[in-house]
Amino acid sequence: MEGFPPVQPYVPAQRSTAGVTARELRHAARQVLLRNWTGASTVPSQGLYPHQWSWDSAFIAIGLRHVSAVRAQRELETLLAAQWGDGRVPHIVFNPSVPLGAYFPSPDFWRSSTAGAAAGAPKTVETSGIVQPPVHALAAWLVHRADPAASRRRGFLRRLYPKLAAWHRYLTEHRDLGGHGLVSVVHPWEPGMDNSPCWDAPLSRVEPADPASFRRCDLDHGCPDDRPTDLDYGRYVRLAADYRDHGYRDAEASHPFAVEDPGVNALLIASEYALADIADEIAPEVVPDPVAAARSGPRTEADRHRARARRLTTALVARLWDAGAGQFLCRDVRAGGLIRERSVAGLLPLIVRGLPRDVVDTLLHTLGGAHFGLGDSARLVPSYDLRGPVFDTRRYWRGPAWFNVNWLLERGLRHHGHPKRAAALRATMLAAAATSDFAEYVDPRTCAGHGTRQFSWTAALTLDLLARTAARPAGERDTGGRAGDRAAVRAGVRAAVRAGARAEVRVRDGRAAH
Ligand code: 2M8
Repeated sequence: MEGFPPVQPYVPAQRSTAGVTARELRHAARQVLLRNWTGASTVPSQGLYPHQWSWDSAFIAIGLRHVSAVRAQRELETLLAAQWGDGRVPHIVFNPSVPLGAYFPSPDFWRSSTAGAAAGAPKTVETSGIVQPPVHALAAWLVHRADPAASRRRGFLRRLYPKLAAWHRYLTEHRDLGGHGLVSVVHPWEPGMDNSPCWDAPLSRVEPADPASFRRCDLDHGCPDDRPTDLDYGRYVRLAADYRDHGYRDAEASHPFAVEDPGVNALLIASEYALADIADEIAPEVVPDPVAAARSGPRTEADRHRARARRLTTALVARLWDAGAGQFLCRDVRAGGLIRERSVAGLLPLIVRGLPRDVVDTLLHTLGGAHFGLGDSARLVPSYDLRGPVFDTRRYWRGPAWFNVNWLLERGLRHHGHPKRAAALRATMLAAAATSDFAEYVDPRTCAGHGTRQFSWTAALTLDLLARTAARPAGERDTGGRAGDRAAVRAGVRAAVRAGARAEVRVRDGRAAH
């Protein structure tokens, strides 16, 4: 870390008179979601990711609810229709009409319906065998709140609740590999931050698969400098193949890569609270529990979810909080010990309610400090330490800023009573989405776009941020700052476009608008 060059503040290189209004941005974002809709769900992007991804769909549903609440419900229903008998929600649900060569690893690699039969993989749809972060209950609750009447008419929450509860049970019962009450991920694709420097050490112990045994498709679409290396891919393939060859049964797989990630666990806690809200909405009846009843009277399903959320929060702080680092760190369950790399996942517990006050204050300080630089050396929160030894502004999850992560942190800022900081972050996100043509990720200092464009969750979360500034969306319980937010967002969007991030999205000339 010594000798890392000082971070320069962003100075716009070129000025432009181009402008984009919130209305135009909303229109362009809607068009992305309409184009990427397949009839039952939404692809993250047309070329690079031509199937349905798990946590993408949750974020997409959160935005889609502003276009059509019923379509947003269907997004989640389609995903959960592919749930396995053991409760896992697969990270990819494959579209059978897409050719096998369009994405790797393809269905013939995962072979879910046969290799996963013992774990209850569905017979009629092919999926991957690993998972992604559990954002779904949170998404389901927000989707319900967008149009409660339509949701009740369709029995949306009633149908989803048992599936979501089974999903959380899978995580807490099959994936507590460390034995201390937190969920472990068993593949770098599971936490969604595929190529994070946090995985370098645990991944280095994995023997890569023979490069001749597979062909990457991502490089047909993505720039090699942005994507993981071939060596990383060899290890991803080895881990997935070994899991498959053990029938995707957690009790039997050796799981050489097992990491407790603060982002995944924070999202599980937030989703447990959402499950409590859902349970209150659909089934406020008392479910007797003899042990609890003997102690403190009968408890409801909702109470059980809240209790589990509190237990997870306690375990999160006990296992992953590092006061010296001022953030949560990942824990390598196999080698033992915390992984001393600063990933933005370590700030995501800001979305959790009930964290100790000193932990929250420290996280807020770290967010704006030298390593993440929000409001100072960075315009959006980077995925990895700005001063880290392998920080890279463009390589996948090793530095660039991602919209879903920034959306979660914006939520955390509001939740912890920082409406102005949240509004500023919101304005920058909107500007970055507009000027990058809804990029998959951006340079955190300049907001220059990288990765694929017209990326669904970027468009969806843009819609959600715009809706928040226009009128508080149902289901949001934030306080304060609304009138100011609205002005700040308008000003932010105009300023950034004027400031010359150069409107890669040609909202005005209509390229993004049909
Ligand atoms: C990226 O991951 C996939 C594998 O799941 C890939 O690189 O091919 C990640 O950014 C992940 O978080 C995301 O869900 C997925 C689809 O957008 O792409």
